[in-house]
Amino acid sequence: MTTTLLQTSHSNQASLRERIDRIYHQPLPDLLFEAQQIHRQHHDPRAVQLCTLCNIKTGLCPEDCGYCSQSVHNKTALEPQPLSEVEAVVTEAKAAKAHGSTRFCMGAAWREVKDGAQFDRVLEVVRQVAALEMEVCCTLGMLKPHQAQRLKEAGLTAYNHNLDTSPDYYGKVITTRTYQDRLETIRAVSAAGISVCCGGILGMGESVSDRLSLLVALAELDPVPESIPINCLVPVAGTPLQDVAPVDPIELVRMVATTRVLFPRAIVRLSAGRLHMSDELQALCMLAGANSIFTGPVLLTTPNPDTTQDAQLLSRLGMVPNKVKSSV
Ligand code: SAM
Ligand code: DTB
Ligand code: SF4
Repeated sequence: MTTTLLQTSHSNQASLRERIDRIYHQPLPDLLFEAQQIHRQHHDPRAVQLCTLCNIKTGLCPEDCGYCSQSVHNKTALEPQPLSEVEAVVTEAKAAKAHGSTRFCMGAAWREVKDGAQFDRVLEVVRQVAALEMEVCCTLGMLKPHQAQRLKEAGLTAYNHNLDTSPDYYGKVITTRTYQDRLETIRAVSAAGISVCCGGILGMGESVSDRLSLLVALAELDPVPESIPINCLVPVAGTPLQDVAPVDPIELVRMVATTRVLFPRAIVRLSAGRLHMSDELQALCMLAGANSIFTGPVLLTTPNPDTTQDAQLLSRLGMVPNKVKSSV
C-alpha cells in the first residue's frame, strides 16, 4: 500500500514537472498569450497592488543565507538595529496607507520567533496595523504552530516564508536550516488559517531547472500560496553571492508567466531587484501576470525605485494601484 502511494506521488510529480517544463519552454508569444488569458480570467489586468515593507529588526541574524545583508555570517556594511517600538512601526504603516499601499509587510532578521516580550510587541503591532484596515503580513523566520495561532488571533493576514529555490540547490545557499524546516513553518501558517506568501529568488547561480523545481515545490503546497513573491537577487557586497551574474530578463518574464499559469488566483509580486530592471522589462512582467510591487525607496535593507518613479511607470502603462483589498 505504502509503495503504491509513493509510486503514485512520484508519477504525479513527474507529470507536474513535465507540464511545467512544457509551459515554460513554449515560444514566448504562446506563453505570454496563455498567461494573459489566465490572468484576465482571475484579475483586473490594469490593477497592481502596492505593498510596503518595513524592517522591524535589522541584522545580526544567525542564519547563513548566502544572499542576505542581515546574516552575521556575511561581512556587510549594515548597521544592526534592535526591534522597533510599536508606535514607530504603526506610524510607518499609516504613511504607507497614505501613499496608496494596501498591504504592510514587516520583516525581522530572526532565525525563528521566540515567545516573550519581543514577540508580544510584534503581536501588538499586528493588532494596530490590522485596525488600519490594511492587509498585514510578517516575515519573522521559523514559527511554531502556537505562534502562528497567536499571530492569527492578532489579525495577521499573511505570513511570508520563501522556499527561495529548488530543494537541490537550497543547500548551496543556506546551511543553517533545511527545506523541511521551511515546509514545517509553512504548514503551521496554513493550519492557523493565515494566508501563505511563498516564493523565491532568481539569480543565485541556479539553473532554469532549479527554478522550475521551485515551482513544483510551490504547487505541491496544500493549500497553494495565495501570494508568490518573485525576487531577483540584489547583490550585496560582503555576501557570498555578491558577484553572481544577473538574471536573463527574458528568463524572468518566462518565470513570471509560468507562475501565473500555474497559480491563476495568486497575487504574483515582482519583488526585489526592480531597481535594475528597465521600465520595459517591468511592463513585460506585468503583461506576463505580475500584479503587485513593493514601493518605497528601500525594501528591507536594499534600495528600490522611488514612489514617484513607480507612479509614473504605472501611469505610462495605463495601470492603476489596486485600492480594493485582495481576497485574503
Ligand atoms: N528572516 C526571515 C526569513 O528569512 O524568512 C525574513 C526576512 S528575509 C530578508 C525575506 C526574504 O527576502 C528571503 O526569504 C529572501 O527570499 C528575500 N531576500 C533576502 N535578501 C535578498 C536579496 N539580497 N535579494 C533578493 N531577495 C532577498
Ligand atoms: C520577499 O520575498 N521579498 C521581500 C519580502 N519577501 C519580505 C524582501 C526583499 C528583501 C530584499 C533584500 C533587502 O532589502 O534586504
Ligand atoms: Fe536571516 Fe532571513 Fe536574512 Fe536568512 S534571509 S539571514 S533568515 S534575515
